[in-house]
Amino acid sequence: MSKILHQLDQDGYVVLPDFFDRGCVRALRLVIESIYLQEGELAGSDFRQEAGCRRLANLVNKHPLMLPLICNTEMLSLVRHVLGPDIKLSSLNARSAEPHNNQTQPLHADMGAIPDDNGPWVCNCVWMLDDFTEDNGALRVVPGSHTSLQLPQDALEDPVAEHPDEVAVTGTAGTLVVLNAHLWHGGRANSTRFPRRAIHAFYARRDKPQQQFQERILSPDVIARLNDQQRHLLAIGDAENAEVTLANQTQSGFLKS
Ligand SMILES: O=C(O)CCC(=O)C(=O)O
Repeated sequence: MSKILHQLDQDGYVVLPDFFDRGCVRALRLVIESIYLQEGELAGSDFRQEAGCRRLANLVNKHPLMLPLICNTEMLSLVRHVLGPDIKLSSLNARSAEPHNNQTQPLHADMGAIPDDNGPWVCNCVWMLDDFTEDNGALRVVPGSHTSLQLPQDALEDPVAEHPDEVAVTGTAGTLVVLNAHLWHGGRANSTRFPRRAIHAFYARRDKPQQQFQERILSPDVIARLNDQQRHLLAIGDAENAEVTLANQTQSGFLKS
């Protein structure tokens, strides 16, 4: 464990192979594909759509399998290592880098966030639903950039271009990547014939805004079924969260202009 935490501190991310099993990979793929099918052209429009990708947003609302995923205790202990003890879910989305998409996502920090006096405040967990390879749109990261206190769009001439220090985060389906989301990162272009799918469980420090205001986007039925722990993690009925989130409604970093 100490090696994992050290890597998270030092590099800003850690890769955990075989974090979830083949059965879980298959079940999550089926769920995601059935939601893509159901939503068709509108998929992702409840948060945002992205050229060359299929996206889904608000997944807690869309399938019961998502609740155990966001509450996974091993993952949450790593998120707490990054953010401190008081955390909440910021958003739960899916992203599929489509075959031959030719689209490199700009390097960005999620929500255009820079650590404040209390340290990091965003942490993202990428659940690999397909193998991530060098050429199918793997996540790319610039190790150590989470401590730069700069955003790529300010520090780099071209955030889309390959960074000299960037590393492709590869792994087999079932791998979890936890990243301090101040780390400069983005999806690479997919030049293969197959989609590269992932779920992003994105967390925020308790005092900061949610990327998507869960209390407003979850249906009353879903909210009614939550237990106390789940309500807390989603910040349901949390007046401070409502205030800070509504005051700071913002888009994810790489789309901010
Ligand atoms: O799916 C990926 O590889 C990364 C996506 C990402 O960083 C984002 O959409 O903000």
